[in-house]
Parts: sequence; C-alpha cells; structure tokens
Amino acid sequence: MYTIAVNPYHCWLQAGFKPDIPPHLFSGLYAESGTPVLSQAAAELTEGLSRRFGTALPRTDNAGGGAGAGASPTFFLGTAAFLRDSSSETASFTVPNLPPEGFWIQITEPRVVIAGADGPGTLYGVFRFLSLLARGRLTVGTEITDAPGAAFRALNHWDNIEGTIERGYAGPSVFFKDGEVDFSPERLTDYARLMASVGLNILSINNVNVRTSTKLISAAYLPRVAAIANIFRPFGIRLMLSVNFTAPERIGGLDTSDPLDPRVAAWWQQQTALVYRHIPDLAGYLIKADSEGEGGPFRYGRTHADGANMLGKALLPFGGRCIWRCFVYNCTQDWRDTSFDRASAAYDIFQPLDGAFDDNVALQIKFGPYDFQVREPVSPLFGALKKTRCIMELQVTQEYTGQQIDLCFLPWMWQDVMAYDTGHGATIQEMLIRRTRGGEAAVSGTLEGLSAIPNIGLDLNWTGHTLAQANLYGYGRLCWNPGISAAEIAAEWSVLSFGPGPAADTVRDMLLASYPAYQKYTAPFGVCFMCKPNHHYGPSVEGYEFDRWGTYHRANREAVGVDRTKTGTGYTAQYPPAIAALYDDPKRCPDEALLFIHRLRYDFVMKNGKTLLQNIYDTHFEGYAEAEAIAAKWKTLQGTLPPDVYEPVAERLLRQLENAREWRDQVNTYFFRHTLIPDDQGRTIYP
Ligand code: GCW
Repeated sequence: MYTIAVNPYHCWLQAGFKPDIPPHLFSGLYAESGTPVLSQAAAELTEGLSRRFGTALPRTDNAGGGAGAGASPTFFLGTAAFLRDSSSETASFTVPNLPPEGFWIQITEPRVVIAGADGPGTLYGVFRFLSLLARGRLTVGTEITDAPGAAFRALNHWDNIEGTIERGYAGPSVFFKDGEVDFSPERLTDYARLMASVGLNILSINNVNVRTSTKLISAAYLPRVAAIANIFRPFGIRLMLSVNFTAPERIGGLDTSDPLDPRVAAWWQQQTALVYRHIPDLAGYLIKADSEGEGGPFRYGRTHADGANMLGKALLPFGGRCIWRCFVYNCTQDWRDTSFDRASAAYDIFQPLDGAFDDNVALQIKFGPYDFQVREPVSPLFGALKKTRCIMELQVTQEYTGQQIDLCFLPWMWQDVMAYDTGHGATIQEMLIRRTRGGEAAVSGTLEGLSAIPNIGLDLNWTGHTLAQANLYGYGRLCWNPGISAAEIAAEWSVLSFGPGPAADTVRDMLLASYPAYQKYTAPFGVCFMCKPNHHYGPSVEGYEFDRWGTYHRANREAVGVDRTKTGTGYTAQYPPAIAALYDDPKRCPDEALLFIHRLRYDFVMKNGKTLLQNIYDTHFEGYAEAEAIAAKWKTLQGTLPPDVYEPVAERLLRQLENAREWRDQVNTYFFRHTLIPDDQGRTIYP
C-alpha cells in the first residue's frame, strides 16, 4: 500500500512524511520577521512541518505570540546578518558568507539553523530543509551551503485574458477569465509556493502574443494585476508583463509606434510610470516583436536595438528591465525557395546588434534555432553575443513533446543543453553560473538566467498529466543548479511526489526512459517538424513541407534533410570554427543533429555501421517498444496508488501508445514508400 496519501494537487509538496531527526530539535522556533518574505519563510517552515510531517514547531519569539513564547528555542531562522547579530539571543552563530539568495543549513545536536543571505535566501533555505527532510537526507551533523546558479529564474505564461492558454494542456488560465483578471487567491498562493519551493523568482502572466491583453497596462486593469503581484511578493517572486509593441497605436491613441518618435517614447514613459504606481517592484516587460504577426520596430524601419532601448529607457527609472525575445523570423516563406534558411534568422538579426543594447535590456533566446523541437542544436547566439545580456528560453509546456498526453521528461534534454560547450570559452552551464558567482561585476556577455513557458492550468493536478509536474519541478531545479542531472531531478521528484519506496523508483525509471522513447518514435535525427500543423500533436510527415513556416525536410526518394553546412545554407558558419567543423562533417556530427545539419542519402552509413534508413526504422520500432515498457511499468503500481492518481495516468499512457504507433508507422511507411528498401528485420511496414 502507498505510504503517503498522494494528492496530485500538492505536487512535490506532499504530506505524510515521517521526519527522522530528533524531535527535540523541533521544540521551539526563533525566527526573524520584519519583511513579508521573512515572515513567509517562518510560516512556510511551521506550516510545512505541520501539514507535511505532522510536526509542530512552536515559536518562542514574539512573532509567534503563542504556545512556545518564552521557552528556549532549538530552531533558528533568519538572515545571516540577523543570526550573527550579537544583540539577539543567537549571538554565537558563525554563519559563512553567502552569495545573494543563498542559504546555510546546519544541524547540530542542540539545534537547527537556517540562515539566508537575504529574505529570499532564507525562504529557499526553508524549502530545501523541507525537501531534504522528506527525502530522509537530514541528520545531526548536516551542514549545507547553497545558492542559485542562475540569477534570473522565470516562468513566462502564454495565458490570454480570455482565460485560454496558447499551447496550454492543463485547463484554463489561473490568472484570467472571460476578458478579466480573475483568479482564486488560494490557488495563486499555492502556485507561488510551488514556484518558490524550487527557487523561481520571476513570473510573467500574459501571453507574448499580447493581443487583447494589451490593456493590462491601463488604469482599469492594473489594480487587479497588482493584486496578483501582492500574492507572489512574499514568496520572493516579481511579476513581469508581456507588452504589445504597437500599444501606442492600440490603446494610446497615437498614429504610430515608431520607437524613435518622441511621442511614442513619451507615451511609454508615462504608461510605465502608471504601471509602477500600481506595481512598484514589477520586474519589467517581456516583448515578442516582429514575429508571427506581432508588430515591432521593423515595421517602422528601425532596428530591434532601437525598439528594445526605447522600452528599456521607459523602465529604467523604476529599476525595470526589458526582456526582448529573439524569436524573429520570416513566417511567410516560399517553400520553393531553398536559398533562405529560417534556422539562421535569429543570429542574422541579432548578432550584428551585439553591444547596441542598453544595460537593462536582455535578449531572450530559444534554446535552439527553430522552435522547441524534441532535439535541436543549441542556438549559435549563446556565447556569440559578447556585449549583450542574454536569457535562454525553454518550454516546459509540451507543445511539440507530447502535449502532456505523452510522458516526456524534459530535463533529459535540458541537461545536454546545459552541458553544451558553446565554443566561446564556456558551456551554457558555466555561463549561467559565472554570472552569479562573479556578482554584480560580471555583467555583459553572460547568460543571466532562464525563462520557460510553464505547463500549468486550472486542472486539479495543475499539469493535466500528473507526471508532467516533474518537468516544472525539473525546470526550477535546473535554474537553481544548471549542473544537476536528469537522474537526480527524477529521483528527487519521485520521492517527494510518491514517498520513499518502490513506487518512487518505478516512477523515476519511467521518467528517465520517457525522453529517449519520445525522441525515437517522432521525427528522426533532428529533422524536426513532422507534426500536425497548427496544434502540433501527432505525426504529419509532410505537414509543414509545402507551407510558409520555413521548416522543411525536403525528403525525396534519394535523400532527406536540409544541407546547412558551408556547402549548403551556411548556417553552421554561425558557430565557432571547431563546432562548425564538427557539424559540417556528417561522420562526426552528433546523431541527434544529423538531419538538422545535413541532407543525406538513405544509404549513408551512420556511426553505428547501419544505414540512415535502417536507423530510422530501428529507432521507430524501439521508441514504440519503449513506450510500451513505460506503460507496463505504471501498471505494476495498480492497487498501490489511490485510483484517482493511478487511473488518469494509465489512461494517458494508453493514448501515448496510440500516438507512438501512428508516429512509428507513418514515419517508417513514408520512408519505405520513397525507397522501397525493406526493414532488415522484416518487421511490419505498410506498403
Ligand atoms: O512555438 C511557437 C508557438 C506559438 C508561440 C511562438 C512563440 C506564443 O507555436 O504558439 O507563440 O512559438 O514562441 O512566440
């Protein structure tokens, strides 16, 4: 039987754990208060201990005012400055120096200490303490110092004010309904807790395709937006808003949004002042410009630096930042034109602008040159922008990775992205960490953090597929520690969500098998975009082939893939020479990027000695078989998990199998029909 009463609403903050450190260490809490974040930290500790562990921790300080007042404390919580302060009763603590947002946990026989560098660090220390306690990782003698790797750790919702979510697979928006800001404060508090528990600190609430939410920055809507900010603030989370570049025309009554027109700049300054009157700590604006129908500086003959800096200047007096997306490409391409390559677009547009952006502007770049495909090479912009602040964008919502019907544990791929050596002297992970470890002095040319489109909505379990919670958890952990492995994330999440024991081991193994399986049964070897147009679930091998979106594989009976080498579109030249040379050589190019970079004949012999065609067949048969094995693993948990936890996942795993079967058979049949070369093992392919 299950040891903890798994309630998917609580995600990785489940109840029912038995703490295994001496109970007398929980006999009284002395905690710093005085700021909303510090008060929240103390509340999270006492409430977390009581709800999740059944352990009371009475406060001995005045703030508690309750049962324990006057007793001697055993548990100390606060900032390092407070705990070192000789005037308090905690004078004897020697807290190490901590980087911003860092914490120190020390458990000795007489007491427990959680010290933060600051308010957020203290809060993160509490959540880490609770996580370690649930995982049985705390004993007397434990001493841990930690701090976030990435400074900027954001979620970017694609929620529309109508209440719908672009690429959302878990119910309607938690922020909006029917054209209004409309939310449950309890639900948002729980969301804030989930975010803070994994260290996330920035939240943008509306879609980057801003459309009707353009009006969120107007007086009629700002009080309700401010109410959301108030809920997240005590959790150390600052709000951002997506803004529409053409807002001056749409809601400002101007006849232009030209960033160099003084009336436009003045309008943004005035509007931004209004926004900050309501939300003084807004983190800034997020902008998708000149992309997929959104207006931008190109419309007025200006550069993206002109546009971003104009907004940056409006935000500067308030300490706000302009986060400018680099997802800019021509989405009305003629498929007949083989000279133009969408993959090159972001670099072509933004690399020449390196150094032209103001200091409070950061460029947000999708991890790959296309669009969140199951595998893409890492964008050549990382490391190449030497004088520009950058943020990497990931997608937690599973737009192209199974839409929370298929199990697909994304940290598996993210760990490869983090380990990727840019060829500019650092891996992605090192770039992220260098920024925070270098302190404020290390500014330009580095990667400040990550943003991701989350996978949550109003579904009771937040993410539709309960096991997709692991992707949100994993994203937060990765922001905190860009060097963490997928295996560590899976192990942590599984125990926190299912309790220690065999169920957690099974779920962990399912997660770790899921990404390779999904990668194998979908588009082969980095070719990308063989999915159904518009909604992007399920196979359509030629779905994007004769369309305007610039994502072609150009398969015929001889070959498949686009030649992006120096003899082709020249995309590989955007990388430093050593990487370009690696990619250019089809014998050395990593298998998962092979068809992204090369156009190859079906009889091309890959590294494993088999032909490209046979590898396509093999991976598709294997991917399906692996999906079957994952579903079978879950089946072993039937009867050991509450039915309302077991059944919905079982149902999605069945739907995944139907999907995987379609992918396997459509992809294999497509290539068989082109080549008429049978599978060397005689497995069924449809003639
Ligand atoms: O992946 C594509 C999505 C769009 C999205 C766009 C973007 C918000 O299909 O739905 O728009 O990327 O990242 O801007």
